[in-house]
Amino acid sequence: MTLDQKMLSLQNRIVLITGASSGIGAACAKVFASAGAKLILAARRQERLQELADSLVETYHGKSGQIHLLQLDVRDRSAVESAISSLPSAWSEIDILINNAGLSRGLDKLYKGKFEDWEEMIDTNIKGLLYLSRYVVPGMVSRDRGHVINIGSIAAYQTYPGGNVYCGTKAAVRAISEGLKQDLLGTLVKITSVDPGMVETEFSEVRFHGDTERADKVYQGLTPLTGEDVADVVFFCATRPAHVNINQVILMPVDQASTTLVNRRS
Ligand code: NDP
Ligand code: 8X3
Repeated sequence: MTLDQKMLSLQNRIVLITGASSGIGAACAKVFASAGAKLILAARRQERLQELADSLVETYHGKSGQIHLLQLDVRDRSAVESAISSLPSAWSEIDILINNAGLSRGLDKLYKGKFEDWEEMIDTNIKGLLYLSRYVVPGMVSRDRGHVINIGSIAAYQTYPGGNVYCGTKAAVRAISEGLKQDLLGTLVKITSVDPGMVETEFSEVRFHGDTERADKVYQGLTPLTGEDVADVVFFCATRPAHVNINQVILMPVDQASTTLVNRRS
C-alpha cells in the first residue's frame, strides 16, 4: 500500500472543534469541511458560528456533510456534559476532538495580576479542555477509534515576561496531552498537541481586552503564522495512517526564534 492509500480519510468523520468562531478554530473548520468531514462547531458566539456554517455550506456544498452548532462555554462543566450527552445520535460518535478554545488575558507581572484574568485563563485553557476530553474520550475508547488534538502553544515550553499564568496553562496542556497519551496506551485512540508560536488571530485583541492598537503592534514588521497555517498542520496530524501518532508539533513563523526573539523588518 502506498502512503496515500494508508492516509486516513475524513469523509463523513465527525469532528468537534471548540473555539470555532474565530482564528485557528475557524480555519480548522474550513480545512476539515473541504475534506468532507461532518463538523460540530462550538463557541459562545452563536452568530459567528452560524455565519461560518453558512459560508462552509455554500463553499463545500455537496462535499461537506451537515454542520451541527453548539453554543457552548467550555468553562461550564454541566453545560459541556449536557451538550455532549444530548447530541443527536447521528452526531454522537465523535471521531476527532479539537480542543482549541482558549485565550490569554493581560501581560501583567504576576504580583500585579488580576484574579479574574487568571481564573478566565485557567478555567478555559485547562478546565475547559479537561471537561471536553472527559466527556468525549470515553466514547472514543469504547469504539477503540478516535483522535484528540489539543492546541497548545510555544508558551508551554518557554515562559516570557508577563506570560506567567497563560504560559502555566499551556504547560498544563502539554502535561495533560502527555498524560492522556499514556492513559490511552492499549487503545487505538490518538492524541496530538499542536503548539504554535505567533499566529495573527483575535488572540492579542482578546489578551489586551479590545485594545486593537496594542494588539496590532504584536505582529508589526514581521510575518506571523495564520490560522490556516496551523489548521494545515492539524489536518496533517489527523490524516496519518492508523498506526501513526504525531505526539507534538511546534511551529512558528520564520521571523520568530523563541517567545522573546523575533525579527521585525521595520
Ligand atoms: P481567537 O481569539 O481568534 O479564537 C479563540 C476562540 O476560542 C474563539 O473562537 C472563542 O470563541 C473561543 N473561546 C474562548 N473562550 C471560550 C469559552 N469559554 N468557551 C468556548 N469557546 C471559547 O484566538 P486563536 O485562534 O489564536 O486561539 C485558539 C487557540 O490557539 C487558543 O487555545 C490559543 O491559546 C492558542 N494559540 C494561539 C496562538 C496565537 O498566537 N494566536 C499561538 C499559540 C496557541 P467565543 O469567544 O465565540 O466563545
Ligand atoms: C500564544 C503565543 O507567544 O503569545 O500562545 O504566548 S504567545
